Amino acid sequence: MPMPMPMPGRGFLLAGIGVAVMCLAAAAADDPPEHPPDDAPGHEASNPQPNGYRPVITPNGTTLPFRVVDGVKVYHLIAAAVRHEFAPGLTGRLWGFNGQVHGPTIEAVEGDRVRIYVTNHLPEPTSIHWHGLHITNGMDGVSGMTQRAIEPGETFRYEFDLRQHGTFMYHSHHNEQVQMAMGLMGMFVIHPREPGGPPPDRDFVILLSEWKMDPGSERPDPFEMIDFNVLTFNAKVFPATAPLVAKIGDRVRIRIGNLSATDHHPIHMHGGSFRVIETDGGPIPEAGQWPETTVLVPVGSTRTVEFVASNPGDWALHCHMTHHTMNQMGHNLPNLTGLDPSDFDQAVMDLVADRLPRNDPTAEEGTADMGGSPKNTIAMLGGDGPFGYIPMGGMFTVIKVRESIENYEDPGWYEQPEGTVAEAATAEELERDGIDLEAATRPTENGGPHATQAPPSSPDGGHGSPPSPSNPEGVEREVPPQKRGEGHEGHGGR
Ligand SMILES: [Cu+2]
Repeated sequence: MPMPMPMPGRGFLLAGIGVAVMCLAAAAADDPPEHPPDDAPGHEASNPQPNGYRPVITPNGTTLPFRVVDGVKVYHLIAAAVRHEFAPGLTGRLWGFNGQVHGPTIEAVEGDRVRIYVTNHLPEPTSIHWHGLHITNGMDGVSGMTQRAIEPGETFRYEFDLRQHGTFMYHSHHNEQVQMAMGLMGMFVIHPREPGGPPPDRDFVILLSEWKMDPGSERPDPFEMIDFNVLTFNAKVFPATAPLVAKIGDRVRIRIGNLSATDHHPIHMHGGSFRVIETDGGPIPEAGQWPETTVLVPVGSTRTVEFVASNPGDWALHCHMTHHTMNQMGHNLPNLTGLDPSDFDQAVMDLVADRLPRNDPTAEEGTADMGGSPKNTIAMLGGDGPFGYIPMGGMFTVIKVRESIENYEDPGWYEQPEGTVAEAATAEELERDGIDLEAATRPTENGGPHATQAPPSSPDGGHGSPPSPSNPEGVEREVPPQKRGEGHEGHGGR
């Protein structure tokens, strides 16, 4: 049975902060709180600001409420089965904390004493490890070694002092390969007691994980070792990942943890660079922070990056492993890349349809298209964007940097200033710059390279033939490889 929580009067706790009272009310319930709707506003305002810290934001997630009892911050995690939507069209029967996957972010301050109750409503024993924390050995959560496992129905008490600050994690440490594959993990952020400077304006938390969800199934396969097909930011795949919104001039921090089973994830940011300022081992001295556009987040570690938002727009933030920005990749399919399927596709569809993720993420049944693909399976790629379909999924989200916004609600897609968007070149532009589309597919005399751009010194190099559509049939054309040192501008002809 769950241990009853102490129920002191609420008035003395963080009095006067309306948000805090709401949180405490939620924490007081014995039942796990309802998983807030994904688009619910105000996730970021879910914790009070004791000691002056600026609360972190967990996109698509929440922060765990707490109460203060005799100077100790008291939290309650409840491990239980959760039905979780990775994105519309793909739902998993998972395990989580407090009704959500992943568990809520725990947030505290260096020097705090914390007491974390863990109630097990799973069908098997569990335990929780506090990843990266310098704590008493018996609180470390390794079942069988530093404690006995928490049996179903039991509530354990973990209690320790926070002797450090930074970005850490928590996760099951019992039957890990199953319980972590099922989702039992979360982030643990500790703010400095004496900050060296002002807090960042925007402080985001992203937990990376990976799942094997066979098309048509609702259960992750915990026995998968290498071949994961649902790769998530805070347990969501694009286009269900919430954007990270910032104003020009904001100092933005992103704390990234990786509790994937086997994959390290190089997280790449478009439109700028950042500095890596800390790991779960501690802060990196300023002299050791070098600029990056991609940070590799190894399994079982955290990396925190910071940058000043200076470039307005919608900037992708994604894993750079190309298969990690796809959903249920269909990678067991026959390889049809480059095939002209016009006379062929129906026959092939009949053969492979039941192995193909369907393309319509809103369809309830899998029979509406693709000739019978399984239900509870989403398209392997993408979502709608302002210029059409965005062919990304999985570990992909958007940093939205804006000049003037009233708040940090999703501002919608960036309105590109006129004349600043890449688009089809005009015939005049091609002619002006000597781009010869015909030459791009014509072998040169020595059989090898060819220039697509005439040298500026030979005006007759671009001989003015009208540009033709490069590929009207959508069929691949072989282009001879460009030899090193002989190309002009290296456009390569495609
Ligand atoms: Cu990745």
